[in-house]
Amino acid sequence: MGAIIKSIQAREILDSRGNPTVAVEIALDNGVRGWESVPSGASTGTHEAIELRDKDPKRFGGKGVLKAVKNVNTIIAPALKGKDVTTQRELDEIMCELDGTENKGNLGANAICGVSLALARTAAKSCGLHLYEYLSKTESYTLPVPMINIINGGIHTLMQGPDFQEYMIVPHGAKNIKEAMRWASETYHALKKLLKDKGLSISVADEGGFVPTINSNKEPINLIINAIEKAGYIPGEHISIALDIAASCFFIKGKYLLRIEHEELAAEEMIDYYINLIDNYPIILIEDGLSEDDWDGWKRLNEKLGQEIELVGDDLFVTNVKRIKQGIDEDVANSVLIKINQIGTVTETIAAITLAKQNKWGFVVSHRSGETVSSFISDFSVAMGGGKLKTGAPCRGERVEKYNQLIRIEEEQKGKSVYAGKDAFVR
Ligand code: 2PG
Ligand code: MG
Repeated sequence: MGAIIKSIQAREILDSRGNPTVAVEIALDNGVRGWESVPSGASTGTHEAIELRDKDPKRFGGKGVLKAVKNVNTIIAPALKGKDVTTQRELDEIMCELDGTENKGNLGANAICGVSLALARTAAKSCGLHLYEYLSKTESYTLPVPMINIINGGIHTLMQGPDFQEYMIVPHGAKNIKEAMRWASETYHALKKLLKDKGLSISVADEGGFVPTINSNKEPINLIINAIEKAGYIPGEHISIALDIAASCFFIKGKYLLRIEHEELAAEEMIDYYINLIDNYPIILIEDGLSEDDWDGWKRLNEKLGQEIELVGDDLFVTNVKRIKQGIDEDVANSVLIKINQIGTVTETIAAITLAKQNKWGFVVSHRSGETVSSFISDFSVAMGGGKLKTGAPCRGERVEKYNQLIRIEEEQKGKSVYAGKDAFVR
């Protein structure tokens, strides 16, 4: 029996973009207090659970979250008060029932998610455990390979960069997290110097990556390969590349519109584009290569590339068991992106991961482009053991804090944890 929930209090705070988001604080009868906050996406999938915004134009341009805060304080809090904080599944279920919709459109996924995260955080504290230990007890933890986004594009740069949203470096050849993060930081700084020497911008976007003005969507890959080499590493052997195309954002009237390249491509042509890319570059993973409802295109993509690289569905699956199940049945990918706020509760997120594991799919735990300093997902990725965490550049406090938490965990687990390395990637 765990401690009893005495109070649950939500409030409106700011996220890393300066937009409001929900924070939730929980107090227990044993005096322990814990809190968590909710991230927010920009390239949001249509099928994600509903993030409740006030739509009052007089506050935060309509983005206020006072309704969600009120739903926590007046509906969720009274229902959970007096319950055992360690009964996460039961408490998450109560919230889903209170909401009563498929997409959490009633109370808001941001309201429910804030409470769900805070429950796990507070329960761990109350049990005297680190969050990752509370979420999963095992002899040896697998530390994830960080997927580090160093050139940003798409909606995250308000269309001022490349069409593809994320160009990530993946230091799978390192011996541990500490070394992986050093390699990543050195490569990031080599890239910064390279951009500066070329007279290109070194300002950073929402996830801390650079936004160079370029003429093709391949150019960032060349720049990154160059930076990896300048930093003293071998592309493909030490550090590979991963891409989040976020193709839903430029899928218009059945075509993929590459603004930078003045091209309008059909799904088949996009697939050929990727075949050409992976023939020429050490690309280990592509996320959202096609749009969120282009199931036929995804099926062909997986037929052609699913044996060679990890193909991750983000907007396609939205951490939703139903959509992942359809994806498995129709064989459209081999991996799923995991964002807790896409579905709303820790329990449903674990169900999505369990389904992926049972079907020998990969999964990648992920941040959102709007974040807070919470490092919940770092502990969560270690507990889930999938071997991959993407959480932006080695720059901007809210991104770095999550990587630093991995360094802390690795040190705590000295000698007992393993670094996932290249084997974590599905091929
Ligand atoms: C993504 C995410 C995180 P957003 O598409 O994978 O990088 O972006 O949070 O804007 O959906
Ligand atoms: Mg994505």
